Amino acid sequence: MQKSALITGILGQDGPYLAELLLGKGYKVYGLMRRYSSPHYDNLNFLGIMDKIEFVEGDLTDESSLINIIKNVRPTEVYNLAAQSFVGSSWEQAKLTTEINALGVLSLLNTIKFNSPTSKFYQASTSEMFGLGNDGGYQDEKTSFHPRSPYGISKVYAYWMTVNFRESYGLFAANGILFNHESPLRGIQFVTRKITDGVARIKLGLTKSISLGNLDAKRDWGFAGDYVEAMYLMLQEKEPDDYVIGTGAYHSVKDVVDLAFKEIGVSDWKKYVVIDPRYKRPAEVPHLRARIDKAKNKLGWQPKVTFKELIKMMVKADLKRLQKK
Ligand code: NAP
Ligand code: F7E
Repeated sequence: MQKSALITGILGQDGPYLAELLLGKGYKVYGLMRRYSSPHYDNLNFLGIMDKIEFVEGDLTDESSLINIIKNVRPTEVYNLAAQSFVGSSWEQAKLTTEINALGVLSLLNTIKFNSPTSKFYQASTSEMFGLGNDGGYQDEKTSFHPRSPYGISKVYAYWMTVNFRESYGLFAANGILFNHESPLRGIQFVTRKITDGVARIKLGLTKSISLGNLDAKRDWGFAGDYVEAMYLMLQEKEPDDYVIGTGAYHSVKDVVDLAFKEIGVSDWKKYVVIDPRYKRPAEVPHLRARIDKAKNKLGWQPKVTFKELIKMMVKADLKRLQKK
């Protein structure tokens, strides 16, 4: 029988890459989207898969819409990628972030439990849950959480609810604890894309500078296309479990700036970068770096695209996109 998957967050960054992967494996893919006055299909169109998705209308904060969808579709797998995912906005919109990222996940888990308990469930957990928590400079499945933002806190709640539904009701529910992953489909507010888009605009004479916050923060950046494979693999395991997914290496925001400018032939980038305190966070996570032994050993997963290749890919894509315009 044909497998089916419901992907929430289908119009974001990861949704389209995951949909592309699952369509390639013969899945029927349902994409949950909110009601928009003007829908934005750019990321699905970028991958050329817009016509292959069956859209269903709903919202994580509206449980009745979730019940309708889950009852009708009874998907083999549910990938919960929907979230208010921008850490920066989570201080300004802490309650909304909690309603979507924490209580929304509880609603979805309850809906599955009562209406389609054999559906396997993937929760998009995050390295932001670790925050200051680390274990010799790395984070893995055993590292304790010390989130530093309302976003991180909302995701800790969803993480534990996912574990709890597994332990209490026997649902096949897994957490992917993913470190930062980027691509040409990355939202423009996130630092890598903000930099690659800015650099492309400078190259084309469309702007003179990029305004940034803390250049010293370090992140373990990988390619979104690699990471959706890990999501899929987690739901193919015999038993549900939680996995850290990253590259094992970290770099600073300054390193991203350096590489992106090198792509357009600029080595002295200081005259193009303005430090603006508005982009600094009330509480920063200084560094995140994954230890991925469990994913390597149990899932047989490892990243393919390197940090350098990723930034190069993103600058190229932004140049192409802006030149077309
Ligand atoms: P993204 O680009 O921000 O996409 C999130 C999607 O969720 C958007 O399409 C958004 O819809 C949708 N959404 C937001 N609120 C919703 C609601 N109330 N009901 C239904 N849909 C809603 O995020 P991403 O980078 O693809 O990340 C996917 C997931 O992984 C997120 O849960 C994120 O928190 C988590 N995560 C991401 C990273 C990373 O580095 N990318 C790392 C770890 C975990 P609109 O299109 O209407 O905005
Ligand atoms: O910031 C610093 C900023 O917004 C990365 C989300 O996908 O990954 C993402 O969260 C770093 C931070 O991502 C600017 O202070 C400096 O230290 O790209 P970001 P994030 O906050 O790490 C995690 C794993 C998720 O789960 C989230 O959903 O860069 N930084 N200057 C800046 N950041 C931004 N956005 N803009 C700046 O101007």
